[in-house]
Amino acid sequence: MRWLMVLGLIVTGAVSCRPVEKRASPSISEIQSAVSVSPPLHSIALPSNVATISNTKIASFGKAKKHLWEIHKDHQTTLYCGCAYEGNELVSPPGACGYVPITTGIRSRRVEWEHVVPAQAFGQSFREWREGHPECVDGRGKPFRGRPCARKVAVAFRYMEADMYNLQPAIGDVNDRRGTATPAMIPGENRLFGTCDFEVSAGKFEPRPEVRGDIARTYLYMDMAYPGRGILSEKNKKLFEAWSDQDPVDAWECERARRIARIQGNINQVVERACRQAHR
Ligand SMILES: [Ca+2]
Ligand SMILES: [Ca+2]
Repeated sequence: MRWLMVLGLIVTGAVSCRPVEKRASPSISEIQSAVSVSPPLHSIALPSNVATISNTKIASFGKAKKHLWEIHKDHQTTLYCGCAYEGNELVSPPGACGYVPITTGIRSRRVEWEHVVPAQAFGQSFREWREGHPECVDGRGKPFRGRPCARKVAVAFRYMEADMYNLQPAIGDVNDRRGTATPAMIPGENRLFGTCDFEVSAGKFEPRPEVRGDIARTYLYMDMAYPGRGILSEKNKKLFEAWSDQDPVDAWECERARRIARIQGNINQVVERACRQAHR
């Protein structure tokens, strides 16, 4: 009930979001009741007056990653190529999941946590990232900016960077080639890693159909949870709504979101409502 009261206060704007580190995580039934009191959502496009709830609990990317290894323990599959992994190592033999390494470096077989909405994409909206801050000076007195500065002085950035809904396991080299590219449809079929269905070209990347909805809903969630951070353009919003329809939620996407909700303390309303509509 305490969870519901907190949610109600936030929705009505009576309190602002703040860290809730010491509050017990809500149970699944509390999460479901909390979602059911929200206004019904008839499409994935959210009206602008719907209050949103973001991560206000996990303020460290390192901590988020520790939780995620556990959350994914019974579903160790990389996002872009669908390869099996254990610990942080691929266990699919080269070629078994279609993925063929293009380097012999450590990241060709290592699994990392990829920001689906790149940290740089929302980091740029922070002044500390763009311009630095008086507190962002190294031991030799040299100022720094970018991610290290945003991390150091902007707690709002840390919550965004550590938001587990935005993190997925990916092979290091694939993560690296994606970089900060925007999801899009790319003409042709120039796959970079064997037959793994992953293309990158001119600042865009095209993921496999099975995860296009997952990626789309992550962008829609991040934009809803962190408005004004330049996460979605009108054009992308239309593409992501189409991807979300073409690749609806499956059991794992719903289970993962509920596991994250229990630890992170906020519901991914985009995924949760899709799951409820699909009776998952
Ligand atoms: Ca293509
Ligand atoms: Ca999917």
